Amino acid sequence: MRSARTLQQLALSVSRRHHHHHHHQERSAGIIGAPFSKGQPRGGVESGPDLIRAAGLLQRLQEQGCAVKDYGNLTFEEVADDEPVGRVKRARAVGGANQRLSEAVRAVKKDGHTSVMLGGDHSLAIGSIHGHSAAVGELSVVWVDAHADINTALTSTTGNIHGQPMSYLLHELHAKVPVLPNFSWVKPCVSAKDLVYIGLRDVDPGEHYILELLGVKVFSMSEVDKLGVARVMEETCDYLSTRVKKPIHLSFDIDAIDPSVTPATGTPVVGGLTYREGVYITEHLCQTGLLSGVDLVEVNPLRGQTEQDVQSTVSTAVDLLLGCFGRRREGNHPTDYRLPEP
Ligand SMILES: [Mn+2]
Repeated sequence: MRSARTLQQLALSVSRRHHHHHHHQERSAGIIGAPFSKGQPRGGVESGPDLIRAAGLLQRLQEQGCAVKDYGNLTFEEVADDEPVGRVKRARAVGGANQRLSEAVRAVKKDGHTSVMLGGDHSLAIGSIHGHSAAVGELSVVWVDAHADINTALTSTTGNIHGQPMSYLLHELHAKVPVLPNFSWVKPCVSAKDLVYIGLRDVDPGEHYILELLGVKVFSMSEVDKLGVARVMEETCDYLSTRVKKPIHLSFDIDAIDPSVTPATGTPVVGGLTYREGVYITEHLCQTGLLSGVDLVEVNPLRGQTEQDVQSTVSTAVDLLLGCFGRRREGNHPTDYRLPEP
């Protein structure tokens, strides 16, 4: 009896595992490199895509049973006379680059992949989310970042567009955002109720006002401390699925993670997510089965003090992406794994 039951349990667990792997096989990543840095003033962030690839992203995704297509790096036109518009810097370059990226992400989605946009600075979320939405319709957006990146062109004190991308994407802010040169193609495509922030700890007064005004769901580092990351993710997914379950776009700024782990980034802020909290976020979103597009941005090797700083930042970026595609910390094995016979 006992042995029969054990066999039954074994059969059950084998079939569950099979099912799980079948699910894994359906995943496929369509990778787009966006070596672009003009949404902020620091050079170096354009090396992000190649560094993340060089750290073995594609091979490791394949090893965990994920189909991968690399669409290569986008190229961006130089823009002459890109003078500030009001306070906003390099609007023409940012607008043009994002238009190109939007088309590229749309094509990746039409090919049936989960899009993976490797930045580059966070201004690229404009094109990535716009293109994702153009292909699949309404999205839920999970924005993991130290910053809210929701300044309008008029509330921004720096004029750097990497601190503004959400303002161009939200329906609710449309009337508050001036049309910049090379931005006329951008149509708002995200509703405030479909946006969740995780990891905030450096929010400008204008941004804080906007978040309250629009009633945006925010899990700042205070909530992560108070609730723990597991509860934060549970509440995030409950909140986003109270109405219709929409495809999820994860926009992950590496500066969400604590600078002790990911120091090679343009605007580090102390008191961030641990490595484990970051990975947990990606694992949880992967398990929803709704993750449809991912950005990994703001890895900047020139901002690391040492080679170790850069390595730690890049390898964390890779691990976050692996978590998005089914890597489990308990261990993994290929679908076709067979035990060697004696
Ligand atoms: Mn950001």
